[in-house]
Amino acid sequence: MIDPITNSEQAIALENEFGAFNYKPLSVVLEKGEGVFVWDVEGNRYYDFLSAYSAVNQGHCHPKIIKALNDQASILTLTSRAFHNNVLGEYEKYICEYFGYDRVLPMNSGVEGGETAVKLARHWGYEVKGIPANQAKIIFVEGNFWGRTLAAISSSTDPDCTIDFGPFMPGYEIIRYNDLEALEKAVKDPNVAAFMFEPIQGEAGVVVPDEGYLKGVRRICSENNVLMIADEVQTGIGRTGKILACDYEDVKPDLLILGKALSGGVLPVSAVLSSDEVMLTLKPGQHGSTFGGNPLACRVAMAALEVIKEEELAEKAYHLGEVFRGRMQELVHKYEVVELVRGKGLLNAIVIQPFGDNTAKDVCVRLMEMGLLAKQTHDHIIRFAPPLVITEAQIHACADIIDQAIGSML
Ligand code: IF1
Repeated sequence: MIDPITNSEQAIALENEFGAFNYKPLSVVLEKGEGVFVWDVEGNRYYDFLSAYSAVNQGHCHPKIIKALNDQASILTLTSRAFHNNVLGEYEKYICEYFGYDRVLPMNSGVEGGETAVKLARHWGYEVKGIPANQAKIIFVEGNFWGRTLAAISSSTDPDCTIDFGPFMPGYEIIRYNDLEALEKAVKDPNVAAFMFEPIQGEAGVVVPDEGYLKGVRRICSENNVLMIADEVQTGIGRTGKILACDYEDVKPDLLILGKALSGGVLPVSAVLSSDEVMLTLKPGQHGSTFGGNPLACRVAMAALEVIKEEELAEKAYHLGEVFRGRMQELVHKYEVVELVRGKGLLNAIVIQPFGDNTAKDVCVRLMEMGLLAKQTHDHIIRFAPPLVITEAQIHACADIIDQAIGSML
């Protein structure tokens, strides 16, 4: 056992000596989380405005979710799918009825959810649509992000995700996001099995498509026998002010990918939900995962989903998102450097024009010094995504911090 960490510098030094540098985190070392707050090793408290990229929608260490974890952890954590367990069926029924689908395939990380959806779509393409063997195509959009595996980065248009990681997965086509004409054209290829996209693009900088885009995607996919796959790993589970971002246009995707807040940030849980027609093309032995559908994850996920409904967190996100964007809009008028605010529910971002040699990253450092943790995406965008349990008073307190932070840098 090593000596306990007593200060931030010590923790960072250990990471620098023994860890890979696949991230460049802000210089803050967190050791405790509760609700909207996190505390660093020195005891400083911060508002968490990233929510672990929307994985802790229910707030850090939500008591109900932690209880579900602790209760199950001391009974049975993992059986593998070589055997049944007494929780999986209950969870499968619960989540299918919660989102209105016939069946679910349980996985762990969000990207495994995406991989599963792509495999299901290809399998359906061959077995149901009749696409010739190994000719199936999946359409993705510019600016997409669905994870770091080779299948995921093969669809990326971000050089940081792709350079020096090739060769890439074949059978992908990339079209412009928020462009129905481009989709209409691409699906004319009879070998297209599916169109996979985020209803709001997270990593691209909280890019909200035009009103009617979701309905248009649904219509075009239905008319051309192409599966509509919605990646709601980041936008789902209440984040955008609805249970799913697709709910804004009453659109039901053929495949729904969930992750992150599906576990309330307690452990990796993801899922793909779909119809019998799609799901039953898979036969035993054709897909799986050691931890997928483990009883611990199932109990945690049921508790995490119950919290969203019991505490009406989607409705709260809808209202508090309007309050937050209203306050950010005031900053757009107050500061020339704040170009715009955009988002839905509590998935929002401001676009900052670099001022002097300050970028969005510098604003995030200043925000950290003032007790609010946020992360820039690209050089000029700051995503603001607090846990959905935040109160209206806390939204105003944080808007004041953002105002003062930017004001202090001009
Ligand atoms: C990182 C980004 C966010 C996702 C969507 C699938 C996944 C993600 C829409 C994969 C994951 C995470 C990954 C994390 C940072 C974060 C992220 F900046 F990378 F792009 F949120 F925007 N679909 N997003 O956002 O889920 O396999 O990670 O569980 O890789 O740095 P995962």
